[in-house]
Amino acid sequence: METKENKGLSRRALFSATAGSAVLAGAMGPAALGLGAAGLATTAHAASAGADGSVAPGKLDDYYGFWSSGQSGEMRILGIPSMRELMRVPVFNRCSATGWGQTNESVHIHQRTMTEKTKKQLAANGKKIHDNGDLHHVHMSFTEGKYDGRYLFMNDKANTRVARVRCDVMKTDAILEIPNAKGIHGLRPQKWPRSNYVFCNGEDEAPLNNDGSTMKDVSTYVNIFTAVDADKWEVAWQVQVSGNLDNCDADYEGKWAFSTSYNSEMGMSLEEMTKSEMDHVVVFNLAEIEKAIAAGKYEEVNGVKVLDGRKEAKSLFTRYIPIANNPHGCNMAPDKKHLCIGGKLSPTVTVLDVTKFDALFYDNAEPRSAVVAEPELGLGPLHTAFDGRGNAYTSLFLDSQVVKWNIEEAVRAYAGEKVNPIKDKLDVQYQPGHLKTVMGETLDASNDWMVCLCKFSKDRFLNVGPLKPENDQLIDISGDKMKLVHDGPNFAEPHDAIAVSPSILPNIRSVWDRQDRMWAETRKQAEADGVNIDEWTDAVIRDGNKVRVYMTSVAPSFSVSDFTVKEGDEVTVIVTNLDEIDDLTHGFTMGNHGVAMEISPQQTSSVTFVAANKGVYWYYCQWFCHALHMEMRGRMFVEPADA
Ligand code: K7E
Ligand code: CUA
Ligand code: CA
Repeated sequence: METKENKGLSRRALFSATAGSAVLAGAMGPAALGLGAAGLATTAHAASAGADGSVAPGKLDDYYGFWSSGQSGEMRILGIPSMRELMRVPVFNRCSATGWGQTNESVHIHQRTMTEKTKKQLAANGKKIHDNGDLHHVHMSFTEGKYDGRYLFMNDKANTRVARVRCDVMKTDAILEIPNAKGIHGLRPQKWPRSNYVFCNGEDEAPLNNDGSTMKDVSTYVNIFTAVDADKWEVAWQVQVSGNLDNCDADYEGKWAFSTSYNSEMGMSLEEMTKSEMDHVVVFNLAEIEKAIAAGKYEEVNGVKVLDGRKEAKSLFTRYIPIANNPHGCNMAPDKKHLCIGGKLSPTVTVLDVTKFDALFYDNAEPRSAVVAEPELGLGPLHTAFDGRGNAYTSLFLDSQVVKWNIEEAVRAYAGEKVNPIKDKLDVQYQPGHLKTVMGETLDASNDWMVCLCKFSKDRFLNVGPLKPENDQLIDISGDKMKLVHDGPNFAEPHDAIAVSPSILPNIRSVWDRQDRMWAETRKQAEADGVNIDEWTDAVIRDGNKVRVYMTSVAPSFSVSDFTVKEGDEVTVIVTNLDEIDDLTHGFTMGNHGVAMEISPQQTSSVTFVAANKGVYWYYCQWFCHALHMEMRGRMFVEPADA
């Protein structure tokens, strides 16, 4: 058997023989080398990394890591195994660099699906959008159980939203505020036959018609499971459930979705929420739900089709499987059969055999008959990741450990055989939440690296004050024993991540398509204003007290070096970057107006602000673009209103 070291060497030799340059090597990825995604499962570490996970200067990482950022509200892209941060993609947050959350293009994406209630609330607060988020879970779209490189999906627990990021440009292209539900937490795309749906868990309980009439009557509270149409980015349907919803996942046959619930008690206090001995996992029967929706057997609530899947409704939409109190993680294994539920308060992971779910619905089988293993792993089991060898890796929050165990052996042990499924335990620093193996939530699960996202870092880094970074740790899982190889400080607060082979993402652009739909509305306005949108001719259009200024950028200058407006005008500046070279991003910052935006090659961006005070204001390019970048600036003259 080849060792990891000589595998790395021979691969490097192959790269230098075929590709000849580091740039090509990384861009090609394992697929181009004929390894294919399936090949990943049988190899140790791929391509350019050293045994300690280091990647030499100028070398590319072997995998993309797509990271959540929790309360920062953005998505982050890291390289694995180097753990270098490559990019931040603003999603629910306001980004000072790119203008996300301020540019018209981004605000429009936010506003498109906003409920009337939210519009009213924002208007009352003098705001256009919510510009914070709590982004826990990032997952890629699937085709037949494998990543397909089209989209990334993510949740905002804070403002009950979900978002979609286009993988070709790595920008948010759709945000959806979900009606009826409260606090979207768990989020997973359908795996089979493709991600037609994105499943979203509503964590918090509230009256279905939350109009203030029954606020304190907890018996009127409901919880809502939502299926979002991943293509149209609208709610396909919702199911009302008993108990709340925490994490979710879907199977590899396209039959089920499932969610953990830690509050089957429907309690409002900690004491009430932990009172029962058992909570449950809800299993959603997609075929029965779709049948009822097609037959019109739903109630329409706030424009959304809602089915009743509560226990007492005795429908074929749901089944409730009792699980030891307050479970958390919900992870479907790539063996297509086993669903692993993290016990959290219980030291166990409950393994459900999804091929036994039909019997729960159609043969009246006892719900716990789907339980095929319940290994005792340690204290505080939260989330589980998988490799390509039938092993599972569970984070133990209270023990600050990761435990490696074998699923089949756990099943045999549960059946009475004398076998210990626990293979290894590794100390991590500290208190791990999610952990992620390369492609581990797909049929391409590999045996390469695992990232463990720890919630505390304490003494692991130089002290930076009372607020400490989190610690994302890189673990080598290629051998029998897990090996910790890297500490990765990260800002608040990654919950979940995925690791994806570059072979899945061959179509990432470096230059925008000038006609991209991201600024379709801006183009429409420009056409109406008589601007030639193929060349983006300069124009200053007055429309009442609204002024629209069209200009282009070519390093190192804006095509408009000054323009004049009147005090109190609502000014919209539309900039199209005519540069076509990779990495030639310009910016537009209007001095003393809180306005800045990104304009990457061939991109059009626009921003609207009020010129409230008379005077001279400089605008400038804030993205280094040329030796004369400092000179890339111009003036806005704000004349008196009556001039
Ligand atoms: Cu465990 Cu929101 Cu997935 Cu955090 S959740 S850890
Ligand atoms: Cu353009 Cu700096
Ligand atoms: Ca509970």
